Amino acid sequence: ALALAAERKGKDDHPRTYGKEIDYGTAGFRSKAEHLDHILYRMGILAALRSRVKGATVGVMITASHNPVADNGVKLIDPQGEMLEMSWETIATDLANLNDNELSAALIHIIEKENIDLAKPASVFFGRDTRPSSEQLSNAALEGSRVFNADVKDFGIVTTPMLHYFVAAHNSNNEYGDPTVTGYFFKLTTAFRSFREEIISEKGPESGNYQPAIVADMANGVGGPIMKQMSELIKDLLTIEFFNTGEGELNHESGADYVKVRQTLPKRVRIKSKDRCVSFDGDADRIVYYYQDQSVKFRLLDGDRIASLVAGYLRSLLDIMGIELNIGVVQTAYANGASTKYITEVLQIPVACVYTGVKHLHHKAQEFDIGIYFEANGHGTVLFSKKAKVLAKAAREDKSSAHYRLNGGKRGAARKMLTFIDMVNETTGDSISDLLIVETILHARGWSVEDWENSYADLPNRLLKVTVKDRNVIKVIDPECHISEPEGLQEDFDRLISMFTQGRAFVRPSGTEDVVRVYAEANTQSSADKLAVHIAKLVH
Ligand code: 16G
Ligand code: ZN
Repeated sequence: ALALAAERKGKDDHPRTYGKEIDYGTAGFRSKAEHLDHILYRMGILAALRSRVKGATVGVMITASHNPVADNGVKLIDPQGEMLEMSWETIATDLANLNDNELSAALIHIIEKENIDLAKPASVFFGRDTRPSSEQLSNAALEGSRVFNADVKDFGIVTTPMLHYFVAAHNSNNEYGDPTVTGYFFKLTTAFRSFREEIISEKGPESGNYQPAIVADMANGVGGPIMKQMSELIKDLLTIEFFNTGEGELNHESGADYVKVRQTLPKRVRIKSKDRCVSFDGDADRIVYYYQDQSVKFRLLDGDRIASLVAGYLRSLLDIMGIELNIGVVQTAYANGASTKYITEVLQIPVACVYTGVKHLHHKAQEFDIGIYFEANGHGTVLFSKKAKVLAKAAREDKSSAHYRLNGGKRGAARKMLTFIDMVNETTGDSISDLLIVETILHARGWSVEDWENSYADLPNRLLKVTVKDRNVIKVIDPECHISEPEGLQEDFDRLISMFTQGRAFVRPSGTEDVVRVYAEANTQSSADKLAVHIAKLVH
């Protein structure tokens, strides 16, 4: 009966008006906002079913991240704050692309196949970004969940990682934190404050070259209102000068993606040389750092830099704590070759390479006790195993004479590690949490942004996109992005690459745009550019 009621309501209020197939891709459904109403309604229904399958609260986030303002999207969040299990992506795609009169049969099929007891309660959390279309789409999803008798809670305008956090915190019976906006701010800023106070008590108020002030570009997205609230709570510790907080068009000439891809300052931002700057993306799950050097040259510190910074610092804490944990970094083929070399050779930390898309990185990072993952584009976080947390707690309590009252010693390092863990949003990449982490490490190290950059030199690189008739004729066969089809093309690439010093290049079909992406790096910028252009020609 529920399935029939859902079908009727769908036909009446949320009919499918867009003929083309849309896939649940790397980051959920994304499209022009006007194509999405029926999909949102159906995802609301699916979330109510998913919640019953898991016997826990799940989330529905309405956002299209760094895409233009006319786009929108939706993704489902599983109970521990992780992305929807992959087998359900297919279910979601099938459901999204049905005709209106096929809905009830499809729902009944899912209910039977997944053995879902509709008498059980269901609970769904909702969040959305600041797009003009988001509220209406969110309402469509809310209706879907209500038709299937779910308990719904609408958090309104929040960042994507906040909704991940709410879901995880609620399902942990608040052990992970309070599932509220206040609880989220409290968890992160309390950790940030106590870490800073600990360092100040060791070093005094000045910490080397570190200056407690940053410039922040919020991409005119959800980061604006949220970060302003957050920064009030730590304004005595960190001064933040805001730009693009909502007065202009979302993601337009600003934001992490713009800065990373164009390698340039966002528009409407006024800075002085050596100011430490950050950009968030539209839903605040990515962050990049940058500055302008003395010769007014733009210098980017992207996700690879953050991964190296975090890995190096946690490695040093582990060394002081003297405990054996397996620590690793997860990257994609887009990671700058110099960062991989630095992490493996200088930091002596293993690096795993996986396919693009946060879920792949997250999954791999779970194999480590301390798994640090960042995409070059600035999306990433750190995961800690139970064992890591237990051992750190034990080390903090270790009162054996050698360690007792030694501030810089084992117990101090363990305390820092635990405070650090509290500052991390382990559910997914989080601009706010990542910002606090980076600021904490720079402060602890006494580093300016230049000191940070000096740990290694990036290899020059170039990213291009190529429009082709069908991007899916390209078949990628491993995460290092070698291709198997069209036949012979990889051999052509290899021949070309071998002609460049420190050359590396790959192509892959985009999961979010109708293009093929080309990445190339080499020892000089002009070589990297040349290599990219030649590869692009071969693809064309
Ligand atoms: C999505 C992914 C991001 C990835 C990007 C690649 C999530 C939450 N986001 O935005 O991780 O880097 O796609 O886009 O998974 P592309 O396939 O168009 O290159
Ligand atoms: Zn995003």
